[in-house]
Amino acid sequence: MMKQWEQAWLCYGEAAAEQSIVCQAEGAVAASAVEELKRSGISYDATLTLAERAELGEEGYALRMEGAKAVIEAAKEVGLLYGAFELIRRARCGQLPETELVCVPDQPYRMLNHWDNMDGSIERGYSGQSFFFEKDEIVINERTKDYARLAASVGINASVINNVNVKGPAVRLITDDHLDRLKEMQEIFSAYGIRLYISLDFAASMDIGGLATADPLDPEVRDWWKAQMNYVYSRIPQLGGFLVKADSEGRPGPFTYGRNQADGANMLAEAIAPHGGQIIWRCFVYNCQQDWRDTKTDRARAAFDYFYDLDGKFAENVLLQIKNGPIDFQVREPFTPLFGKLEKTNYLMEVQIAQEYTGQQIDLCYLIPWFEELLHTHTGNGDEQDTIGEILSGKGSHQVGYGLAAVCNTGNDANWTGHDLAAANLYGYGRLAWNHSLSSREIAKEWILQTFPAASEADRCLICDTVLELLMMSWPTYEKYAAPMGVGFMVNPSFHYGPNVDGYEYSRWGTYHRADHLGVGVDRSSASGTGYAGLYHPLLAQQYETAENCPDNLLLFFHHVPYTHVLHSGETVIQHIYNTHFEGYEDVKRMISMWETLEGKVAEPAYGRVKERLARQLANAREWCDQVNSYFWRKSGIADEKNRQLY
Ligand code: GCV
Repeated sequence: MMKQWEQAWLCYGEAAAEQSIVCQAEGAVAASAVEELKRSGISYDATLTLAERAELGEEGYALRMEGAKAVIEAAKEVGLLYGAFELIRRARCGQLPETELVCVPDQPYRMLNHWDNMDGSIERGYSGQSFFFEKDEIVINERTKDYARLAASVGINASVINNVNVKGPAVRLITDDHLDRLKEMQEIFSAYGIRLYISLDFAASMDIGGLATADPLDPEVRDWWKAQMNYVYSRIPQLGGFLVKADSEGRPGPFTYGRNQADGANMLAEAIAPHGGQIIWRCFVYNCQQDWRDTKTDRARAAFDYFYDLDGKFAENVLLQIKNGPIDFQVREPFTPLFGKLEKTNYLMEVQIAQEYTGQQIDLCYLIPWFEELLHTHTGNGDEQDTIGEILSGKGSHQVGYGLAAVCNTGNDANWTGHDLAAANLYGYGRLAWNHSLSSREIAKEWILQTFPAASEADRCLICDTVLELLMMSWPTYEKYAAPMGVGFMVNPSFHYGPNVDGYEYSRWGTYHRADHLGVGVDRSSASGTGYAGLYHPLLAQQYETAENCPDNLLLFFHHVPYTHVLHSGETVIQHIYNTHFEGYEDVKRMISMWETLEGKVAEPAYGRVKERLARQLANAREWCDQVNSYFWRKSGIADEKNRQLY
């Protein structure tokens, strides 16, 4: 039996009886715009018109109010849809525009990556099973459409529905076994302006084609791919393309044949170029068989070392997908130095809204302030010192870039994201990808106003203020009680929830903190360490190269320092560890009290679900606090100045 689900922020009230919508455009996307306005519960009449206005580009829109009537203009149907969602959002937030609003997205690619497996499980999924797959088949039902509505409502225009670890039956997604269903899915997505992408098995020429090799320079392999892709596109002409994880964590790739990453990507790109498709090629390529005794090999360098020299060598329809940080979606990492360094290559920044390392949708961690900070970070590239956001939107001095991708946090739980408040990450990611100058605070406010209906104006204010504060304090809180000062990991191996300070310290994964009785942190300086700090543009490299100049919050990522090292804040490293961990735990207690003020005001079952997760978060924060603090007390022998309980 199909599970009932909620509508997240599209939980509209009663449709307005007298609303008149005039749409001067035909087509499935325009029909979606009209349908959305009709069901939205807003009482405004609307006229939706295609207009030749070059400034609106392919996806933009203009929205203006003429009394009780809204006028939406766009050059293409999809702009009308985005304009309709803007009108609904603004009406529900009480922020109708006074003058004409012209909106064009910053990033041409605004993607979601789902790590869903065909058996229905989701790798790093924390909100139930997949709604795309079940028992090795593709699932299409009303929820498929609701997913597309949710995604389009925040501007998402591309979605990869299967896990980048393409194994077992997923290898055959590009065969006749599944093309009919995929076509059906693409049609549903298309009505919401979304292009479907599939994760691809690099060795499909062997696994499906029966060839003896997947060597990207082998003519037979190339021909096999061309024929296969011609067939796939003959069946699904609107398919966006393919995402590829190659030479990473056991996945096949060009390295097996002595070829480089560009050889691999370009072979696939050539096969789909005639169909207008794109290859999204991940840069998450590293040696996951490292010896922990080896202090010179540095996983953080891997993406740079494998890809920097290939700048300019990728085909036009290849976009590299680069994780925001050089390790793996930690609560704090520096940005990957390829941003701002690649100058002749198209790329996306990959972030993770599935909270693999940030509380797994048990702990509250609103990640949009983190992404906002990343997008506003200067890379040191060019006279203007381009920020990552500017580069990704093609405004940087070298005009590369083109978008964002997020590992998604949805599943078939009734509320989509397990933790009700984790839906703010999905909403916020889309909004930020559309317009990176929006603030995480504004975005949170919009989301709250649309998500929680209130019985009175006073309740509406209370809910808004309280949830806003909760969201905004949640990432700093998580950072306080997790691994300190950018050093990362310290999580339980494999499932990555909860503390285990030495969990990865003597493993093959390349994620170490190098703590001993004198100090902690990884020496990534050029003078005495792995040289990673020197990969940045000089302005940033100067900061990161020495412990004295390095920002406190990244100190242990870049340097191994004594516990007595004094931070810019004036605290010693050890006292900072103690203080932040105790504070993080206290913050969660405060978060619980804050949520409890909303009892009876936020409707069930959401109120109870959040309360239950906050209680689990408190237990987790206690564990982190006690384990991390006791570990460093035992290692260092230095007492807490405030004499709090350590074990
Ligand atoms: C899909 C991390 C995760 C893996 C994930 C991988 C990736 O290592 O733990 O589950 O695999 O990143 O991004 O490919």
